[in-house]
Amino acid sequence: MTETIPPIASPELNVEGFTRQYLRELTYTQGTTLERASTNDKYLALARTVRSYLMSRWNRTVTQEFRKPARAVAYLSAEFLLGRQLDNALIASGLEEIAAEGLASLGLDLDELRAAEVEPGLGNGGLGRLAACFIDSLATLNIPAVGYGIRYEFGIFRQTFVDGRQVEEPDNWLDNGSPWEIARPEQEVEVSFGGHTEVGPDGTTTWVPGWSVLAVPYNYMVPGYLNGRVNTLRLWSARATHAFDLKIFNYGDYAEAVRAQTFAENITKVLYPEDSTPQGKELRLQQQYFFVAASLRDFVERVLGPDSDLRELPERITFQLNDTHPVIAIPELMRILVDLKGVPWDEAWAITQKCFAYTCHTLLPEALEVWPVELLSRLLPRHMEIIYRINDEFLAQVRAKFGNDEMLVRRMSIIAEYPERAVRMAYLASVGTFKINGVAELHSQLLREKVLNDFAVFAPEKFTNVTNGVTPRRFVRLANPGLSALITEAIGDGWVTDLGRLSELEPFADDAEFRRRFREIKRSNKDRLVTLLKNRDGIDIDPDTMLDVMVKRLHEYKRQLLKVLHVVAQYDRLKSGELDPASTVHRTVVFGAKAAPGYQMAKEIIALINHVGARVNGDPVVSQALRVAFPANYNVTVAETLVPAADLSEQISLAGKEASGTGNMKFALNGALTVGTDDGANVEIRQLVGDDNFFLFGLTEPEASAIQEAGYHPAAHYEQNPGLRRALDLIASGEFSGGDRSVFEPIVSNLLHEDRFMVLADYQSYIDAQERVDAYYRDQEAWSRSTVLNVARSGFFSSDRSMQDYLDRIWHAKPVPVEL
Ligand code: 26W
Repeated sequence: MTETIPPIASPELNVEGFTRQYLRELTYTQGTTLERASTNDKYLALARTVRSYLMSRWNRTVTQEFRKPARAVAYLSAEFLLGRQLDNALIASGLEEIAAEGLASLGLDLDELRAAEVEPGLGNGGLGRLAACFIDSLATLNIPAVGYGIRYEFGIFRQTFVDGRQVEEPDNWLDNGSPWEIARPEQEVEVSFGGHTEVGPDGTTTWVPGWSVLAVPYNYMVPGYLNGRVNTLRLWSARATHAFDLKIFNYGDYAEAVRAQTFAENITKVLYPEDSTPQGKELRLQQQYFFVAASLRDFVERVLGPDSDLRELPERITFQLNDTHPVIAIPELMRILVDLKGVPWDEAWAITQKCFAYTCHTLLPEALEVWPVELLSRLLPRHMEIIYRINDEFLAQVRAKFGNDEMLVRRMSIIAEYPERAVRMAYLASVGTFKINGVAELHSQLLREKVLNDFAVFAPEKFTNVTNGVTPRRFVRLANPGLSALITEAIGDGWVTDLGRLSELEPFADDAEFRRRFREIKRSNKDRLVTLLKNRDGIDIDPDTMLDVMVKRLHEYKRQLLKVLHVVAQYDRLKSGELDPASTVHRTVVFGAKAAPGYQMAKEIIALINHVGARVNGDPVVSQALRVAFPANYNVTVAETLVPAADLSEQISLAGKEASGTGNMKFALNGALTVGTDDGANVEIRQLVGDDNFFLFGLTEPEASAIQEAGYHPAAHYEQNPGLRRALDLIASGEFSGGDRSVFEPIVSNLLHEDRFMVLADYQSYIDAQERVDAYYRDQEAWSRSTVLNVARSGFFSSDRSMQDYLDRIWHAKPVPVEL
């Protein structure tokens, strides 16, 4: 019967077709009329109209995958920092002009409607945004792939400033409806927790859970760029198995009646706003197991089919583990294979190891998650048993390979004995996967040589590198239409899906007219930023200044303090008359940064930046040559306007601390020059764009760790460097805190006595680099020549290239075009 139904055609790909579909959505879905519609109505109708153009591609992709299943990739991530969806969908479906014209014919303004979209802030920073770039690239490369994650009801908090201090507000992003998701309640799965295990007479173990919740999937479209494929991002939301206990309700205990519901919903209520220091909260582990168990169950039962032979699983799929957050998937698959499918342990272990690969995104020991054995045994008793057995068998292999070196065995054990018995998730990941990768050459080298050295010695073949990348669709084509048009005019539009083609721009660096137009576009991007910051934050910036931008999460290793010391030093020199504002390169230093709410020092640094900024901007002399802007609530949407406007990209972390960075890539691709250390992907950016087009400074990783080994004495730099001493004394004096010396004393004394990230050691080298920046910026022809070369030589940093590396080195899945 179904075969005969002709496929429902998408609306016509022309202005009439679009306008008709829009009015249909406004009338029949939104239930209003053009004259009565609110801006949100108009936006939701637009979103659904664009969605309807992609729907038939989506259906075709899903249908084709069910009919002709191919080897695929499942990307498991606790975070997907998607950003706004409308423009990306318009670009991916080639609907931009048609939509603008169709709306204009109805007297509507696309700009006004796109501003109504709330971005889904389902991530903290680098890791979450990388996941979003990766699934975009997988769809554009026509790879069968699914993203699995969590549909947090509240995403990353909204940041506001009160007296310069960060205040967090809940991010109720779903309030105005979310047209980009489709709920699939009929595909809900049950996820269990707690309880105990029982061993049957036949020796098999059964888990008897204590309680369970339902995981309801919400599907999001992941459209490929102008190809027939629309992949799926499946985000899970928790709800109670029995929403409402009528009996208890009738007794009048209403709260008790819905307790189960609220309890269950709490699991996916909110994103944990930490991005490097796990708080080890039980709810966080519940979140991790919840989405992992739902995803594995969904793939095994729904995609493969309940009676599929799981021995084929490694041929069908690779589950990529985005950091340690989804690593509980390893014992979960073992439980499914051994307990539910009756597969013998050794065979199950072989299957499991061939199904999982692990990407590590950090170098900070404190960011590596460990879960107390006590908590794991209580929440997931069967999994703890499985982890024990995995560890026993692994340590037996270690002893077999390296002899009875008990120190080594204790060091490599998945179970840490000290300070409390805890499961080291990065070790479980290293044992239970077939491939482990870092996210930049230097990072992967340090993983092999330091963080996971024992495991690299034990299984060197497992370790590889895949340098991060960013999607050129959102971060060039969408965010920088002026530059995109100029590039396309010069070399055609192939670069959007083959970013390596940017190298064809190289000769244009020597073309004065091209450079002039390049500067013109940068200038108009600055004007756009001026408008945004004025309307959004009431911040005035001067587009005729050098825009010196530092945007990333607030963390001491990223060294926002080094940037603050540069600003204070400039402030001091301008105020003292040592520098004449008229002959100084005029700069606007733009910060963007959220601090994890529990990270006190980070919040103090935010307050310092805002107080220094207020003083600088309020000083009649200094503000002629130097301004500070710190728009609150930095997110993907702000980045899309800020990055194309930047002249200078600050990538100044202590060498050996930033795993990769991805902001650095976005800035280089949008014609900003980088001042940076040899850290993370900065190393590869500098190698590709050339030393003449990059402002390098600071200690290298080996130099920094040698000093740390030998003993680092930050105060020595204070004593020996007058400029540094003046800057620190100025902060300590209360100059930026109304004379109150106590306010920023903790920051200054930390720098003088601990300075874990060697801000003082790199200070002078940084200041010297900034002098070089000023000198070079005075020669605008030379500067823009370097900016063109940065763009031309940064094609490598496309997430399409990253995906191809994962495909070649780890996943080995092939592109499968979706017949249009
Ligand atoms: C709370 C636990 C926790 C620990 C680490 C939450 C989140 C993390 C993430 C791994 C932190 C993160 O976002 N790392 C960043 O990942 C980017 C993508 O690979 C890199 O480019 C950044 O260098 C890295 O800091």
